[in-house]
Amino acid sequence: MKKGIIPAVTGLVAGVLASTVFFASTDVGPRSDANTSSTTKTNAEKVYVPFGEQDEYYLFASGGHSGQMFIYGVPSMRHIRTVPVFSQDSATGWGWSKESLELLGDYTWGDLHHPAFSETNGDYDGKWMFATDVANSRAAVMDLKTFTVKDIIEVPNTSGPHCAMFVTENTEYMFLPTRFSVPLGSAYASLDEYSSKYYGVMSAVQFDEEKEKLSIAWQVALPPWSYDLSDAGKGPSHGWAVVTTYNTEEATTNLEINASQADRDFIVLFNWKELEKMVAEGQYEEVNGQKIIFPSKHKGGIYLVPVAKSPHGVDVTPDGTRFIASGKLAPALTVFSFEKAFKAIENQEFSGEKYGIPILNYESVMEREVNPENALGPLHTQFDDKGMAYTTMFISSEIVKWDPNTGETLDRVPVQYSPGHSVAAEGDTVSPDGKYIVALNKIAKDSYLSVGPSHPESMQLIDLSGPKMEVIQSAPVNPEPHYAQMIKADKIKTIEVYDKDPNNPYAVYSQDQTRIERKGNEVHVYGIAMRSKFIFDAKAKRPDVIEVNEGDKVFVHLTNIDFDEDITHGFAINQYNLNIEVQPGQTSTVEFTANKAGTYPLYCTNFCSALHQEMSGYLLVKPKN
Ligand code: K7E
Ligand code: CUA
Repeated sequence: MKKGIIPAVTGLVAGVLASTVFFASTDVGPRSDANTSSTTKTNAEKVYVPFGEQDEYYLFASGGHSGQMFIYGVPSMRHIRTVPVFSQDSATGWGWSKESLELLGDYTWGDLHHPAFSETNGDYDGKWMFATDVANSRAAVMDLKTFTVKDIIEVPNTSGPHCAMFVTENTEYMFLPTRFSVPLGSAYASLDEYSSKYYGVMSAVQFDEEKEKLSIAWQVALPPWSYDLSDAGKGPSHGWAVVTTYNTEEATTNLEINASQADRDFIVLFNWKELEKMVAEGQYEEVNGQKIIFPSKHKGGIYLVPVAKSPHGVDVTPDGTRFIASGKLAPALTVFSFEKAFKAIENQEFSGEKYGIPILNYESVMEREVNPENALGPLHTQFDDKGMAYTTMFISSEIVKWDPNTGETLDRVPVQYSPGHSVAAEGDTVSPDGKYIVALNKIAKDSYLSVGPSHPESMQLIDLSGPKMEVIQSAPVNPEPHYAQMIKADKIKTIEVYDKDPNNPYAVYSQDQTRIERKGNEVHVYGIAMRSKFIFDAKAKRPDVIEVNEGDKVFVHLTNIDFDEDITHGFAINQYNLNIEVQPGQTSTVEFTANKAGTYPLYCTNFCSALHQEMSGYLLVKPKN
């Protein structure tokens, strides 16, 4: 790649060329950061956050098949933290502590696609972050007071909830339709019986804020198609949700060719208020412990809208009046009207049905088809504060700004390269901020220092405040930011330390409560971590030593009694493949079987004080004989 098209240095080139061909000839070419007036900030100034000051927005980027969430600051685009969600992370002990293992179960990785904030009245409330795992059909919730995961559930009867998470206006539900169709409960069934035995399932997941628990309210057994993306209605479309489909051909092999035969696939319209009512009235069947609605029997809550083949994203406008489908294989976006859809349902303007689900007349619901010239591969759409739409074009590597009211193309900006999603500031709320949008690019090519044949993905920050979109910053990112959420930083209120928990039977807050208890071959250590030592039993000759017998089941309950912000301790046992962390005030447990006799140093893995190196001890495992 020529240096000249890296946005960060475009300014140097553009400064020279500003008055020439680039800007006279087209509005698609590289952007200039040359100032229009001497009071305008340069691009470097726009993204510079001096030491001691903080970013205006948090960006939560999905970590894809890393199973993690990446936290960035905007506009600096500095990576602040990686939070493990569905995958093990030894830096934080996620996947080693007993608490995290209870949530992760036997899975050690996940594929996190779409993060979503909890909402109140259609606005991000800064309390919770939700995410799903396409690989192992799980849903998770992260507490934004601590940036730690509080619950993970596996969703039965489904496989690959790619369409999620998209939350409703008051976090009533998160809908999880699946990418893959499987027989209910993943039972065996020949692929020759695909059409009769396989289902795509949409799960309505709820979150109990008090108990910090996720649960499945009900499910819908959909036709055996692939479901791709969804969004929840807002305002006038509150109570509704939309989902794209592909492979309505029901191909069972060679999908690359066979799933793209038909000219049309569908958008599924859900009336979730109606579905909720049906469940309350007992219109469902119980399968594998779940309440499942079968639309062929339980009618009236689901409709199909034809759309150009193999759509990918579908996005509801902030005012909730329209939903916009992106046709990844067609050069077109289709704008649909909720009002028209409601009328068509009322007047039964149907053109047929599939699996007992009525198909609405395309013309009755469609408002306009939009084809920005030469723009190819529309995937996902975001919005600004004026209701203007920004669509990522995967194939032509750009973001196109356009007016959903007229279909008119307003601006275009090239990004490097192949954007999947983009995310706008407060983008999924009823009132996006309109200040920034970040392109989540699949391919960075040579934008950054080489790390070998595989290159990082790239996130590019685009300034929306001027007359033209302008790329003003770029940051490498680990695979794979499918989607992200951008929230005003002051909406998130983190805690400084964990409060003492008098109800936690494993917590000890003073040295004289520390003890090692044996019950048969179970050993419970009630210990503390403090600058700069471990105390497992203050009364013992060597308080920082744990001595057990080979074969013992050992539980180390460790409380960090440094009630000081940022004083985190780690706890690792050499050669036992164990490491957990305890944040200030937190109690955490690690459980293991002492199946290797011998002498094993244990130590604090977080650099916590000048005497951090001294924060160590021993695990002594006495041989059986
Ligand atoms: Cu388009 Cu999983 Cu939202 Cu990737 S998905 S891009
Ligand atoms: Cu505690 Cu290092």
